[in-house]
Amino acid sequence: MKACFIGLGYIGLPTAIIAANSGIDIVGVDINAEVVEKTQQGKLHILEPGLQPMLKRVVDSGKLVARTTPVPSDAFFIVVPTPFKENHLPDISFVEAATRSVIPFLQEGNLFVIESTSPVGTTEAMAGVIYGERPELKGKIHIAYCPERVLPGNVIYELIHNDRVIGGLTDDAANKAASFYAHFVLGTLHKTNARTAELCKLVENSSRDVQIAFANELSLICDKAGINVWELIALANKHPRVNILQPGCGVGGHCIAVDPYFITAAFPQESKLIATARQVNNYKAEWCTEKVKNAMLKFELLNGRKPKVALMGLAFKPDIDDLRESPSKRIATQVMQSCNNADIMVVEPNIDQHKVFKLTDYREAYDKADIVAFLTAHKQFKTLEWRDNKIILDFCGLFKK
Ligand code: SAJ
Repeated sequence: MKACFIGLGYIGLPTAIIAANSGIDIVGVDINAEVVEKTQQGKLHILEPGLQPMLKRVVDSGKLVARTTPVPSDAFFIVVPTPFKENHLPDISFVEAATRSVIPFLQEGNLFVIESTSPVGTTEAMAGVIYGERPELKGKIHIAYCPERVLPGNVIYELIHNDRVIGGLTDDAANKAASFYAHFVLGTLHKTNARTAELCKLVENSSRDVQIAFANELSLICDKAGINVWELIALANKHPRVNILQPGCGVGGHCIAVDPYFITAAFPQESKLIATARQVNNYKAEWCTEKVKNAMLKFELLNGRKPKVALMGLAFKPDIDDLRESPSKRIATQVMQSCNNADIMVVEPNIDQHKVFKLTDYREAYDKADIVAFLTAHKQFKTLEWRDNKIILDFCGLFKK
């Protein structure tokens, strides 16, 4: 069995590696020549625990080959980003371009699967694109949608153990896709139609967004009421049927901060709660920015000099190097823009260099700063002790007490 994975990013590459590790011959395709070259050398271009040695092994054994163009295969998987355009409308142009890139290589009996998060109806639309160019393939290939649901940082375990939802355009397509995933997935494979699978993925992430928005809203209320939100949530969660998530400085990443818009764009009248949750989570980052700026002004008024400020963490969540849609990065950018002359140190222990931010070691920044804003709860920061001589803005609950 030979399969082509189009897109070697945070999901495509790990899935290609795990599939190759299960014995399937995998061709990993990416338009970025640097990513292809690095992968060919067995070097991981993303940060994901445990994956590096596995990549090396499958590349050395020839089970995974990286290229910039597809080759004829038994199965094709589209794993490319689906960002949003202005007005939060979904942009499926990468999915379409990736689909078009495999059309010349499709043969009778092939399996074609979209994994990219997509608005409802995308799989049917891509079938239309394929059959528009290759009408002779109509009814002769198997088209399905199978979203990924893995958590960055725990990808190997979750790719293997999570249940998966597989939506076929036909029952045959769902069965064929399920047989492919059965090579490396130990979780249950749930078969349905493509539209249900597409909405299922969007609903999973919207559900989490709404729940995080609830926690973030509580943090605003608690701030005004002078109540420790972390203690409040811990106590409320002692109720047997209450399970409130943790507030932070907003919601980031390429999934939860994006996918709900694919629902609100298509169903604006029906998705009021989902839209409001997005607003609450976006507002939380602005609120944090204002808190930092106010602390800086207050310090200057009291001390007659500008403060040294440490902004701790740029990644969108703990212990990863991913800055996509990161509220921490947004806060850092806005704080820096608003106070040109202030002495601001930016810290991101998971990244060596950044083209915009000059990065400082976390211990050095913590030692030197008058004001410390914890934006992302990286494990390194958990080793730091609370210091009474600093103004600490703990937006991510490092020092819950
Ligand atoms: N966050 C909070 N409070 C919490 C939990 C998370 O503020 O209690 C924030 C994080 O700091 C981060 C954002 O939410 O900024 C998203 O982080 P996450 O860990 O909740 O999720 P992602 O984006 O890393 O991965 C999600 C997962 N989806 C769900 O949990 C429903 C994952 O399973 C999906 O595969 C992934 O989206 C995806 O690719 O769609």
